[in-house]
Amino acid sequence: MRNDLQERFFRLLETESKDDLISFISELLQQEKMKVFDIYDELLIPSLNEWFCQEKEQRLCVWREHVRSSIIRAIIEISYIYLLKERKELLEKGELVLLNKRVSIVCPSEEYHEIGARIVADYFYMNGYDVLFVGGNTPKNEYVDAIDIIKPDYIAISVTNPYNIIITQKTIEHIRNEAKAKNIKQPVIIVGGKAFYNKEHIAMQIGADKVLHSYEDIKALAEVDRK
Ligand code: B12
Repeated sequence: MRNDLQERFFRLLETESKDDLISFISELLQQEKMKVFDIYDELLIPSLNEWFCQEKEQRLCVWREHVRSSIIRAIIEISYIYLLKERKELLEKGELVLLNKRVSIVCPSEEYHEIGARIVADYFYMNGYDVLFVGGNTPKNEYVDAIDIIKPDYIAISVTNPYNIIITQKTIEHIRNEAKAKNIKQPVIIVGGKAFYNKEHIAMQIGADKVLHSYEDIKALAEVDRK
């Protein structure tokens, strides 16, 4: 059952009016009617994962998927300022302690589904990590060059399409080999995303150190890191 706010948001989304949607969400945030993660959980994530395209023509569905995801992406970016405020408040109240740990969030080459990864960047951020969101479709060579400079404690790889598991394996191998060759501390490699739902064993087979799925998993990791 959808609540009133969800009904209004989903109806607006059907119109594909970016201006109206941005105004709707901005108002919710400004008036503190919803927290950023509630907006993610109740509005944004279902609007993508539970959306069924009604168009008869497949190409129109793909088009609408692009439009919708670009609007959602814009909403995530405008929400960031509020997330920053929420984190500052938690730090001031002593309910959050910053961790001296850096996380880079990346999607492998050919993986264009990056909204999950972008949200995960915020999950790490709100748990006190120093976060660097790299984004979708990141070629393995480019990324490995950067670990030299960034020196992340964790590399979190988000994979949606199962076809991209092989390239993820190659990316992991490449990161490990390069870190070894350059004598850099091996980052802990985390994988997550739809490609690993109910396939945790595959994550281990391709060389990841951990497979995580949710905000709760990241919170639990932060609790261990805080000890
Ligand atoms: C939006 C979308 C797109 C957008 C992506 C835009 C963008 N900038 O990200 C666009 C239009 C580009 C796109 C393209 C394609 N898509 Co698409 N897309 C979707 C859609 C509708 C939503 C995905 C999404 O963003 N969900 C919201 C996020 C927040 O959820 P999430 O990714 O699961 O992430 C959460 C968790 O999994 C977790 N998580 C994710 N990563 C990680 C990592 C770590 C470390 C951790 C801890 C947690 C974690 O946290 C997130 C927040 O809770 C899905 C439908 C669906 N039901 O999944 C199809 C879907 C994923 N797409 C699909 C397909 C086939 C394609 C295309 C091949 C064809 C097409 N439709 O155009 C291309 C391929 C592009 C490519 N090469 O990657 C299929 C994949 C099928 C499969 N084999 O699994 C799906 C399932 C649609 C379907 N039912 O067929 N797509």
